[in-house]
Amino acid sequence: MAKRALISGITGQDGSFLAELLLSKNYEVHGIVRRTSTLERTRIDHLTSNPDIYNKSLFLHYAELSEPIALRRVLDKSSPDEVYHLAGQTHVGLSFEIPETTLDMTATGTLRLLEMLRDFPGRSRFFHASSSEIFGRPDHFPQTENSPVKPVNPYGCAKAYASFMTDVYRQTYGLFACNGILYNHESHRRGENFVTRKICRGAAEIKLGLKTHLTLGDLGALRDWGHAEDYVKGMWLSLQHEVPDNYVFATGELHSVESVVETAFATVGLDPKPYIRHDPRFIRPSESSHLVGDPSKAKQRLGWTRRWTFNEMIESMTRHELEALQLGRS
Ligand code: GDR
Repeated sequence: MAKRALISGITGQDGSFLAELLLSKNYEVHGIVRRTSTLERTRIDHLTSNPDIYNKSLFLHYAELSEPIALRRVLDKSSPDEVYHLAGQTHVGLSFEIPETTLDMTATGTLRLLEMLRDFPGRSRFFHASSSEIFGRPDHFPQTENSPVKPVNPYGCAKAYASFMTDVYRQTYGLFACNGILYNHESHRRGENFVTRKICRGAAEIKLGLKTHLTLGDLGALRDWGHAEDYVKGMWLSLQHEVPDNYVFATGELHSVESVVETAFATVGLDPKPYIRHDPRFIRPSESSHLVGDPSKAKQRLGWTRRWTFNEMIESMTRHELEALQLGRS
C-alpha cells in the first residue's frame, strides 16, 4: 500500500518540491492549505491542474495552525505515516515587525501538531523544519547539531522553542520526531522578499529595461546557501532512518549577498555597480552572522548528498527570471 504523507506549508517553496518528490515515490500526499493561500498556489498549480494527480494521489485540506479542531480533522482524514511540518511565518526581517504572529504560527503551531500526534493512534513520523537561525551569532563554526542555541531574533526564538519541543516529544513520549536544521535554501520558487530571489529578479528586470536599479540592505551579510530541491531530499531521508534524530542540512560554504549580486548580474552580462542602491530599511535591528553548517552527520547517517553548487543555483534562478519576464509570466 502507498505510504501517506501530510505536508503543512505545501504551497510554499519547500512544500511544492517535497510534494513532487513524494509523488515521484508513489506516496499519497495530503497538503494543509490556508483559506487565504488560494492566490498563492502557483507553486503547485502544475500538480493541482493535472487530473491524473489531483484528488487521486494529491489531496488538499483547509486548516490553520491556530485551529486545533480543523487540524485534528485533517489528521484523521489523511491518517499519515509521515508528517512534514514546514508551515510558519518564515521571514526573519518581518519577525521583528510581527513577533506575536511569528511566535503563534511557528512556535505554538508546532506544539499543537506535536500534541495531536502524541495521542494519534497512527504514531506518524514527524519532521520539523528547524532553522540555522536558532544559532544566532555563534562563536564557533561550522555549526553542528550540538552547537549552542542562542537566537538573536523573534523568528529564531520561535524556531528554537519548536525545535526543543520536538526533542522533548521524542525523548518523553517516544515520538518518531526529527528536526532538520535547515540553512538557507533557495530556488526560482523562493518568495520575492528573500534576498536571492530579489536579486535574481532585479538583475533580469534591469537587463530587460523594466527597472533602473535594485535596492538592498547589508551587502556584506554572509549566508550558507543551498538549493531547496536538495534540502527536501534530506527531509524525506530523515524520516526513513530507523532512529529519529536531528540533522544539519547545509553546504558548509559561506557566500556574501554581494557575491549573489555579482553572480546574478554576470548571468545577464551586466556590471552591477551602477544599479545597486542601499536602503537602511533593509538592515535588520539585529543581524545573525557566521551561520555556516556542518552536514557530516546527515551525509554519514542518511547518505544525504547535494547536487547544486552556489553558482549553478544563482545562474539558474536568474535565467528563470529572465525567461518568465520575457514570456510575460511574472
Ligand atoms: P534569512 O534570508 O534571513 O537568512 O532567512 P533572507 O534571504 O531574507 O536574508 C539573507 C541575508 O540577506 C541580507 N539582506 C537582505 N535580505 C532581504 N530579505 N532583503 C534585502 O533587501 C536584503 N539585503 C541584504 C539579510 O540581512 C540577511 O543577512 C532565511 C529564511 O528562509 C528563514 O526562514 C530560514 O530559516 C533561514 O533562511 C535559514
